[in-house]
Amino acid sequence: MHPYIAQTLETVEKRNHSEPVFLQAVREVITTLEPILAEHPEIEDLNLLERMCEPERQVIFRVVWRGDDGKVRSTRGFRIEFSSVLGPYKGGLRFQPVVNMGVMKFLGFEQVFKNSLTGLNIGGGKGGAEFEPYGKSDDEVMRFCQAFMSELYRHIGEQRDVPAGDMGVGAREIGYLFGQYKRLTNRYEMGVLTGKSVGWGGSLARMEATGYGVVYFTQEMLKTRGESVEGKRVIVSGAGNVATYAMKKLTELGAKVVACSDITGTLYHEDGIDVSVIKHLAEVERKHIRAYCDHHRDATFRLGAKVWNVPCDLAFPCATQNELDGKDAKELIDNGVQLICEGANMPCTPDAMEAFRAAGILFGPAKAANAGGVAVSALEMQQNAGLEQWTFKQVDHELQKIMQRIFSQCTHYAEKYATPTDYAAGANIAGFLRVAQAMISHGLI
Ligand code: 2IT
Repeated sequence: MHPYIAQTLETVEKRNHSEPVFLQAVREVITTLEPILAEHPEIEDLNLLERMCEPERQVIFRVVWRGDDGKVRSTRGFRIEFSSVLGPYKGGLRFQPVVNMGVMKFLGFEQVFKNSLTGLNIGGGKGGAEFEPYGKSDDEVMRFCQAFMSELYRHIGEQRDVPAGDMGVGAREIGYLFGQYKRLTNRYEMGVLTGKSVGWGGSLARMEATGYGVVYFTQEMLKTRGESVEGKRVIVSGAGNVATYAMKKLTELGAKVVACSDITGTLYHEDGIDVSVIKHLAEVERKHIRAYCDHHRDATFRLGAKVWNVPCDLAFPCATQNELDGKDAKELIDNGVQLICEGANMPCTPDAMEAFRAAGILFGPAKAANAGGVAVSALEMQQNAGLEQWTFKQVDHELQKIMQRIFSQCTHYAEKYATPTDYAAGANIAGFLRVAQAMISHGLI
């Protein structure tokens, strides 16, 4: 390992020893940057690696709210303002009980490079709270969002920091957050949040964007082998926003999605998953996917099981970090998988990624493949700034162009510095170089 990389890793590990997922994300990126160091001595001269591993600002705050049972709760909230070198901090809010500083920082770090890859003017950030939305009443969710925004509002702004949704935060939560922001600031600052509902400033196709983008990226990878998604047998993990719209687009394009999952287990439907039922369960009934079997009697549900042992051609991890490990990778490879495309952030463990690389399997890395969501968030900001509302077709067309551009960046840098299909290395190098060049222009800040 190059001494500068080793030394940076050592410093970052010492500083953040209690944050294993953050360290995993850092290691994954900076160990692929070795081939560019010789050509760009300024990276070491200006200590860009270490600077990029340290967030510009990290906010931890207390969120006090009352549950329907009358009890007062104190929840921890976060906003990591990782990098503003390419634009306002941009990234989602995650409401989930397992959220902590390390998770926030890993997501913020990934977001910097992902946002850079989109080619748009957005910096990187992430936030959230250790809040369990499942099982909460609508009123409780509203009170929590209002309490959360009572602190967050002082840190954000359409030219400062623009949050959006992530796990546990959808259009409903964005609505409550926006209402409270407006009340506190007495400003209708449309571009302060993205992922808004379409009736009051949201962009058409934002909801679909991450999942659709994952599929557009997949199409580009398959094209290099003269193939398409049509007729392919597919498994998807997760049943949230990313998984749902990935399944919808894949089905539209003639693939057969036979399995998906959530935290309770795996759903298997040989005829092809009926995406409208999954959507209804998530958005209307707010139930786990097990209830799908009430709608389709020939589907089966396996409690607690992972999805990865279902034989398939294409696999899409769209649930959460480290959900697919080395053992799962081996099972997928033994079952003849051709392609993995990451919809979630960092869903594959390092040994899973290594196994796919060694087996020559097409691999779409998250920070490239799932960048469609944040890219359309940036298009939402653009529409808000221009007081415009683009059609679904327009946004979808822009999204396709962005995903194709990201893919060609990944290919270009993979070919130049790694191996031609190492899109993970290509994505890291492409994302890194744009951030690095802007940092150099801005001087020592
Ligand atoms: O992980 C992600 O890219 C997101 N949660 C979307 C962030 C955004 O600002 O739309």
